[in-house]
Amino acid sequence: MRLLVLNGPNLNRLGLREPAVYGSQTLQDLEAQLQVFAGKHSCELTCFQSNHEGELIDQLHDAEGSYEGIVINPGAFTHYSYAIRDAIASISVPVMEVHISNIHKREEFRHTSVTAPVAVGQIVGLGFYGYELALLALLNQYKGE
Ligand code: CA2
Repeated sequence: MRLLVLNGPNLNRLGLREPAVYGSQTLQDLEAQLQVFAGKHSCELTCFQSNHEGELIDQLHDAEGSYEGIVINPGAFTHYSYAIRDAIASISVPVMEVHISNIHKREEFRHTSVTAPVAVGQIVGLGFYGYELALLALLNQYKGE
C-alpha cells in the first residue's frame, strides 16, 4: 500500500517556535517517525510539505493512481481554502485530515474546517500520534475493501 502525507504552510517551522502548542519536535522528526511506522506496517510512504496552495493541490491531483490513501494537515488553509477542499473532492483517493493541536480549543477562526467535510475523517489534538492513527485508519479501510 502506498500512502502520502501532505503538510501545509508553516509546518516546516515545527519545533522552532510555539513548543507549547506544537511540541518541540521538527517536521524532519515527524517524517522519520512516520517512515518507521509505515515500515512496520509494510507500507510505502511519501512525505511532502509546501507553503504553497497550488503545490498541495498538484500533489492531491497527482495522487490519483499513485497512492491508496492520503493524510493531510492543510495548516491554516484548513480554515479557508475552498481550492484545497475542491481538490480533495475531485479525487477518489481517501483523505484523512490531521491537526497537531486541538483546533476547537483555540481561536474562533480555527474552529472551522472547510476541508473536513470532504475528508474521510478528522483527527485533532493528539500531536504527531494523530498522523499515525490517520495512517492506521487508511490502512484498515484499504484492507477491509
Ligand atoms: O494544529 C495544526 O496542526 C494546525 O493545522 C497547524 C497550523 C495552524 O494554522 C492550524 O490552525 C492548526 C499551523 C502550522 C504550524 O505553525 C507553526 C507556527 C509557529 C511555530 C511552529 C509552527
